Amino acid sequence: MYRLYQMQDSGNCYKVRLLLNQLQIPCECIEIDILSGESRTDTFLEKNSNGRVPTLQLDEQTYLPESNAILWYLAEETPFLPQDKLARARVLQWMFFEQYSHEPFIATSRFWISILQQEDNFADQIAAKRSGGEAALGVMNRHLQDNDYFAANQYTIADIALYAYTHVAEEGNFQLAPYPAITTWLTRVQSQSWHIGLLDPIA
Ligand SMILES: N[C@@H](CCC(=O)N[C@@H](CS)C(=O)NCC(=O)O)C(=O)O
Repeated sequence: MYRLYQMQDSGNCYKVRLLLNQLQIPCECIEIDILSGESRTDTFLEKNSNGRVPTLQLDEQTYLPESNAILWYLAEETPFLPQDKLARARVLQWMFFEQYSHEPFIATSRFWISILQQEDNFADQIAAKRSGGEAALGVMNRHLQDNDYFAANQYTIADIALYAYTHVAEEGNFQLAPYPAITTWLTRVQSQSWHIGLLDPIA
């Protein structure tokens, strides 16, 4: 059975739990308290030298970090990752967008405001993330005005990757009301079979 080293509140970890649940793959979840440094112990660094969750243990000595790499690994040969060459590149396009243009703005703001609950202490850093986060939401909204999903006209791991931090963007003070195509898409994602919420265990 897979073993997922994770933090329940983390959107990056939620991506993996959501896909595992939708694939109905059993997994043991091990909670790592990143706030007390558990992701930076020697024992954990042997599993992931970058000291971050999620990290998926595949077998006795094989560990796979990086949420989107894990999604890709699990989704191979499933409906969550299309076969067509361009469609697969489109999935990657949006997963790279998520990591470079979305997560560094929206997830970090949420981390300071709602996980650490230190909005005042991080006021300057949060302000510096605002325009990037709004730009990412604008890009998503424009795409979703003409498309039901991000890639290949179907629900894929690109949607899972982008859903994870978008649906909790308001916890990072990014209001979603100005982005109606995003809010419609959030509902579309939530209606997929075996969907679970961020705080839910794998069924
Ligand atoms: N690019 C990585 C980011 C992982 C990441 O930043 N994880 C955070 C939690 S969301 C973490 O483990 N932080 C602990 C630390 O930096 O020590 C991914 O997508 O998995």
